[in-house]
Amino acid sequence: MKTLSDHTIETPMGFIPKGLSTDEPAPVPELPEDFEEFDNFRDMMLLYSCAIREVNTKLENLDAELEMTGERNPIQYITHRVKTPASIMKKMKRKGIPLTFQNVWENLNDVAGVRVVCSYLEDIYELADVLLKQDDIRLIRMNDYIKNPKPSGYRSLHLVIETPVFLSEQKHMVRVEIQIRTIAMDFWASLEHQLRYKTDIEIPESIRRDLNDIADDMFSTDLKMSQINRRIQRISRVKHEAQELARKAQEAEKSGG
Ligand code: 0O2
Repeated sequence: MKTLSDHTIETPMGFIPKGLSTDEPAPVPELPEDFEEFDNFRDMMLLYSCAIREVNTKLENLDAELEMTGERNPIQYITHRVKTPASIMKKMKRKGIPLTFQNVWENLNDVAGVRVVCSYLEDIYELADVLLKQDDIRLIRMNDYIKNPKPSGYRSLHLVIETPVFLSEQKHMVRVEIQIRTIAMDFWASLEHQLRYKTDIEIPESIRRDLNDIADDMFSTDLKMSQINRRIQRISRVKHEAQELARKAQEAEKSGG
């Protein structure tokens, strides 16, 4: 039987292979020891790592349940990362907010990031729906970049949620950004991200247009794959119903009914 931990994926953007998530805590990023708020930052990063583990467990449990009841896994793989200090500093600078641990805690939604890659479009919404029904999850913000793609062509469902983390002394509500997308959307986003960050040139308009067209093509492929999946499910349902009817007819015949 397939388990989620079978999927160990090396991904760009510092995301950690999902397989690590069940066995090891997400590593707490390094910070310079002479940093004034070092202890506060280290504690905060620990909370983010713990929150990632909580969310991973929830997703893995839902996937296992949906596999049992629906005979399929909506999740192909999960990756996660804690934002690096360098990336936190860059984002705070971009937002024009002074770098203190309190400001990071209050203003950044994506220090803890979990990316869920689903098989089909409908899996994205089904998974988000069941996850958000859990009574310890608080939805802070949802951005549906599938219904409203970014100008680049980027598509994904983004949820910013808060989940409780219980430490020895206290319970903390910790924010996690969950990006849910299909394999096709992930393929596009990963390569586009690499292309943008691996170069120091401004991407020309013609290439942007090409990338946007590819994103549209990927989306129409997603729609077609969803249709095929639904057709196969329908055929399989009809076959099972026919088998069930035949079995009942045989039983009735045996009992002389
Ligand atoms: P990384 O390396 O993925 O962490 P916010 O401060 O959260 O309110 P923000 O960050 O603009 O505002 O939120 P948004 O746009 O909802 O989500 C940003 C994240 O979505 C990015 O994180 C990417 O992971 C992803 N993303 C958004 N647009 C694009 C895009 O055009 N291409 C790709 N490949 N990814 C995109 P970071 O922090 O930029 O980077």
